[in-house]
Amino acid sequence: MNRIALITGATSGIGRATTITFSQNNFDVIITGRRKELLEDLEKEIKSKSSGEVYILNFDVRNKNEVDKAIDSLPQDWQNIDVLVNNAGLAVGLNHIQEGLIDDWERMIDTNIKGLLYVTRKVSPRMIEKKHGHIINIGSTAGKETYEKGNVYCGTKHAVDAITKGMRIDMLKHKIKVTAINPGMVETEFSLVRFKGDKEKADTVYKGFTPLYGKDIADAILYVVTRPEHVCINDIIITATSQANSIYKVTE
Ligand code: NDP
Ligand code: 8X3
Repeated sequence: MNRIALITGATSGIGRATTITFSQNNFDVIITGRRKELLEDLEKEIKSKSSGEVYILNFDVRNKNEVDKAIDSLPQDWQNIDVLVNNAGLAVGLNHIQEGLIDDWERMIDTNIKGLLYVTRKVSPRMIEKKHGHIINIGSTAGKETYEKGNVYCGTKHAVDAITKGMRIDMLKHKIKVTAINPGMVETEFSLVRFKGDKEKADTVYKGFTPLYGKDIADAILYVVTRPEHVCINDIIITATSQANSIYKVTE
């Protein structure tokens, strides 16, 4: 029987790649995001490539009522979530702190920290009831060190790092595994979002070296969720070979 995974931010990038990889490896997937048409496209793609089942939940992780309502609306067959991938997230803006826009900061804090908490708060009690489950939080190398102008984004990912460690302790007696996956630069819509739709600027981020792709992270997540019951991978940092951490990168 397939396991059930709920993936936040499945419409693009790492979340989309993870969804496809999961659905080809004995998972039924609950796919979530704000862009409904992209969720529907993804559903079609999954159905054409695998026999896994798909369920769409269309919500904004920043809105606690929407999160609660969406997860409560799951049919009985979909309620036993085995794996939660807290992936939805973003960077908005790249400014020195004194020039930062409050709205950008709030979007990052509300999505990357509060959104992750809202979804976890809703899903984890059901895992606890079953004494079974696995929560994967997508952090970043930006949660391990900070870089110029990264201030608030790095802050949110450092928060994800700390929250993940705390969750693992709290979930210990319930036998729920908690893992952080911390990627370096992955070519997705991330930079397009960070630079507010400026494609030229976004494209320069991945020029001159081979970055990671969504599938690289999806493969790592699949590895983590397919370990034996007694094995919990706590924390993984993955960078492109051309990158040592958030700061050091060489061009090829
Ligand atoms: P993308 O922009 O390609 O994907 C982000 C996903 O998050 C989209 O599916 C988007 O869906 C979803 N999302 C964003 N805001 C919300 C929201 N308010 N409510 C619901 N869903 C939301 O970026 P990535 O795939 O690169 O990013 C995924 C995660 O990986 C993020 O947490 C990011 O911080 C992290 N990361 C990315 C790295 C990179 O270099 N790309 C490196 C390290 C970590 P929609 O817009 O449809 O709502
Ligand atoms: C995304 C990676 O280096 O742009 O989390 O912050 S970085």
